[in-house]
Amino acid sequence: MKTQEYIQIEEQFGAHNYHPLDVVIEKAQGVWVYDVEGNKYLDCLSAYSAVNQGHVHPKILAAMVEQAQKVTLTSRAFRNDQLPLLYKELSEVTGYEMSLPMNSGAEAVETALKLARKWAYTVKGVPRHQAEIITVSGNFHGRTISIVSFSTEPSYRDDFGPFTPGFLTVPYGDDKAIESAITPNTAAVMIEPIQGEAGVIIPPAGYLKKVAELCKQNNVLLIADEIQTGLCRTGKLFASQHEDVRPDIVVIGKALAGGFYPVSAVLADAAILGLFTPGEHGSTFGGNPLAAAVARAALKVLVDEKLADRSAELGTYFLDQLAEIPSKHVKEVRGRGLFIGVELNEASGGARRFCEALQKTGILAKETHNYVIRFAPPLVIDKETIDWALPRIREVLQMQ
Ligand code: IF1
Repeated sequence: MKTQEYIQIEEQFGAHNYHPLDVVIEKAQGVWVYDVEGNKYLDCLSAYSAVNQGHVHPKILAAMVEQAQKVTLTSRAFRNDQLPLLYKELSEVTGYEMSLPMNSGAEAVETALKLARKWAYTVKGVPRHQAEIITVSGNFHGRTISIVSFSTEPSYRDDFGPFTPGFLTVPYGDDKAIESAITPNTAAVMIEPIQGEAGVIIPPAGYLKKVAELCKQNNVLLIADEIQTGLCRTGKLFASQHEDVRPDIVVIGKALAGGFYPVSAVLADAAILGLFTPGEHGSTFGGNPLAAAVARAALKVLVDEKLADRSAELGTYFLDQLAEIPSKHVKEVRGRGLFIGVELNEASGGARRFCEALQKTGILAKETHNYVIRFAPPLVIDKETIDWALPRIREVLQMQ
C-alpha cells in the first residue's frame, strides 16, 4: 500500500487525537527512518526523546529478544530475575537509593504525586487530604485527569473536568512566585528543569537552584520531571545537573527503554520511596521482566556510548550552526545539548509549514505550540549527519 492508502484507513478507523505529518514509517535504524515508499528521513524528534539511543539499537533489541524467549510477565505477585538488577543498576547510574518502576510517564508522575502526598501526611505532618503541590505554567506532565487538572494549556484540560484539587500553578521561571505560594501544607514543587512541550523553555540561570533552596528551607519536596529532559538528552544524565540540583524525587521514562517498550520510573532515596507499603501502589506491567531487561540494556547503552557527552558536544555544534542561519522567520534558537528549539516569529505563519517543508528535504521535525520547531535527533547522531541536515534546514528557514 501507498502512503495515502494507509492515511485513509487511519483517518477512517482511528480517533483523531493527533495531527501527524503525512509520513507513514515502516522501518527505522539509528537516526534514520524509512517510509512505505522507500523515502529516507532524518528523525529530529526521537519520538519525543524516547529513542535517545537511536532507533532499534542492536544491543537493546538483542536484550529484548533474549528476554522475550524466557519470560515476559510475572506480575508483582511473584519476583523475577531482571527487576532486582534494574533497581541496582538504576541506583548505581543515578545515585538514588531506590526506584519504583511503572510504564508510561504519566503513571510515574502520578506515582510521584502520590508519594509526595504520602510523605506530607506521614512525615511532614500536613493534615490528611490537605496537601498542596505547586506546579508551573506551561507544564506538561502527561494526560491523566489529575495531571491535566494543573495544565495551563486549555486544549489539554477544558473538556475534561471536573479536576483533581490540591494543585496550584505559578509562573515558570519565577522563584519569588514559588516562595509566595508555599504554605505549611505544601508537600512538593513539581517542575520540568527545561520545559519540553512548552517549546524548549530554558528558565533563567539559577532558577532551579533557587527553587531547590526554597524547598529545603520550607521542608518541601522538589520533584523533577525528567521524562523528556533526562537520560542524556540535554548533555548531562539529568537536566537538573546543569544547575547542580539533586531533586528529592526524579521521574524518568521514554529513553529508559530506548523506544522498545513503555518503561518509566520514580527515583528517590529510601527516606521517601521507603514510605510505600506493600499493596498500596502498583500496576500490572510495572517492573515486568521484559521491561526490566530492556531498560537495563537501554541504560547500559547510555553509559557505554557516553551519550550525555555526545549530546553536549554535538548539541553545542548543532545549536551554534542553527543560530548562524540568517532567516527573517527566526525569533530565537535555544537549547541544551541535542534538545533544541527554533522559535519562529508570528509573521512566519507558524512552524507547521516549515516542518512540512523539512519533510520534503528528508528531515522529520515536529512543531510545538505553533511557533517552535524542535530539533532533538537521537543522541547517536554524528557531525557528518548534522552537516548533511544544516543546508536543508537553512533552505527551509529561508523560504518565503
Ligand atoms: C502526547 C512532549 C507532549 C513529557 C513530560 C511526562 C510525560 C511527557 C516532560 C508523559 C510526555 C509526550 C506525550 C505525547 C507527546 C509528548 C509531548 F512533551 F514530548 F512534546 F505531549 F507534550 N512528562 N510527552 O514530555 O509521558 O505518559 O506520554 O509516557 O501525549 O502527545 P507519557
